[in-house]
Amino acid sequence: MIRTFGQHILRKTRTLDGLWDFVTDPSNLGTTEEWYKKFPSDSRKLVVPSCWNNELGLFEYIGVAWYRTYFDTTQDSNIRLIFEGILHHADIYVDGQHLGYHFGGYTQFSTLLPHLAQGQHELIIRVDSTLDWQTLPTDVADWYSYGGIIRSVELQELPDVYIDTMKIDYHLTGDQADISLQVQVNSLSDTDSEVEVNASTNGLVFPAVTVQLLAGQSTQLTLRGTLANIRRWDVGRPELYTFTVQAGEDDLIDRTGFRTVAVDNGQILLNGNKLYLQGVNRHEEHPEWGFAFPPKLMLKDLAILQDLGCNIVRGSHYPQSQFWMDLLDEHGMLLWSEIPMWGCFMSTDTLASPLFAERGVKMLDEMITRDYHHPSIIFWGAHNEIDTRTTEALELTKKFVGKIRSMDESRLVTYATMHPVEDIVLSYFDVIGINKYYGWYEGNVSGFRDMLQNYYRNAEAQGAGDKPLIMSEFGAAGIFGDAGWEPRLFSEDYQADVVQQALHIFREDPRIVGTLIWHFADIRVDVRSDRPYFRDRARSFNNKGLLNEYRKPKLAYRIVKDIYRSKR
Ligand code: ADA
Repeated sequence: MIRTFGQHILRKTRTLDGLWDFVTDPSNLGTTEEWYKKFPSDSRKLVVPSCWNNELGLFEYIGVAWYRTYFDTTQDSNIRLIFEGILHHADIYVDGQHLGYHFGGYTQFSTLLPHLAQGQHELIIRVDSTLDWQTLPTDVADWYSYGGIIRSVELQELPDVYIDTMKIDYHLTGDQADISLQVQVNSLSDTDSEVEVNASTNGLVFPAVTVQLLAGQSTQLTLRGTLANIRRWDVGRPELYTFTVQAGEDDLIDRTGFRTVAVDNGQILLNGNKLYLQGVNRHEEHPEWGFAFPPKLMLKDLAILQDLGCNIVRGSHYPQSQFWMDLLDEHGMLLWSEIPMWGCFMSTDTLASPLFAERGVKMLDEMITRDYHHPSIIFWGAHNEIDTRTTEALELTKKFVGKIRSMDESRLVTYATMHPVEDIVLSYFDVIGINKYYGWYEGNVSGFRDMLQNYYRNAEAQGAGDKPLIMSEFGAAGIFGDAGWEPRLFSEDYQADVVQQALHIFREDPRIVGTLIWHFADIRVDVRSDRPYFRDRARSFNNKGLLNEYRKPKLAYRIVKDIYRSKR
């Protein structure tokens, strides 16, 4: 996997990234003609990871495609294949056998192949990028849903007894951390075994535990220890602790940072101190790479965020790559992480669909499991702009928020509402995000003032008057390079004006604790001639970026930088 640090010293891992065989299957013949047994000979090559919609002839291709690569095993070995991200439906075949199906492009999944014979093995993946009314996202969302294997594929060789997971929890009292490490150890052996489990972190060795494992079974154990004089992770102070667990011949390394997050009397507290959040929404997308965003550019995006004066970024609108979160951890930048639930045009049928809810809950599960240790993540986002005036939204909110809280009590739960004045789900969340576009979709920028007063009334009525409020989206489109003498719609000047006025209104309002501008950089949008959506998206881009898609700053960038860097 692409991380900024190694996760194993003992366990053998290798990447399967590189050139794979690739063929599109617009008529969906591949399953009936068993392409997973006899791959078509007229396939072409494609780099993994990448998005096929960045290749010639496939710019607008939505549908099925097949990928093939090979890997060698030198001896009878246990192989785990980890797929970091495949958009959106993936069927995995090894040596002609169907091993599993996964839906959801932004979270990782894996396949286990115990006791694989020595030799060369064929890995084939059927990828289907088709979305519909019951998928997350649905087939209507304001970004381009590229298809492909968008993140790395890794092969791991597991010993017969291996560490499946490690979960780090802690309780802080002053500068002391009481830590518990939950470790799951699995056996693939056909005989019973005994294994010693050791763990350590900076300055602390946990007392070793010996576990007895029955053949083919798994066991969970908890190691506890106390660390004194800890240095807390904070904004701009990225103190990180690396944890290493070893069980017999296997190991697993992960990292976290110690900090507390809470809300109190309308404020968000990090390590007990009030936070004022300044940030942007960011899609992990680039016109040349789509969602297969290269590490080098992530580092540059982060440098730009820092230059802008941000202390938070919203991972709109899906779980972002782990490399990005590692960087945020390492630079003391906060993150709002969410699942791809984009509801602006979503029907109540979708909100009420059991399949949709099941998929959402699974995505939340995969996101939180994968990203639990990142200290940068302050919020889990449950949904964006669904119709929160309806009972369907209310029921779904209960499910999603319940799921999040059952997995993680150490972070705040939030969402973005586009119906702040009539919203009926406010009380379920710790922090409220409002998305509103005065100066763009609705009236003048001054409209924010009335909207906010009406929102406060609604919040009081819902018993949510003391919840911290973030302006989670606002902005206007500005086409890069389009400047004039007057601030005309779509010009850089107009966009800069809207954002500047809005920020002044928000910064004067003591009940608002943060602003997230829509958005960091322009993104490609799914504009089709036969559909009514997003027809105002010039160039087929959402042009509300402070930067254009190649990360060139617009006027609004410089204005925001001045504001974000000035005292409120
Ligand atoms: C919404 C949505 C964004 C984007 C924005 C816009 O708030 O959450 O993804 O579509 O509007 O540009 O209209």
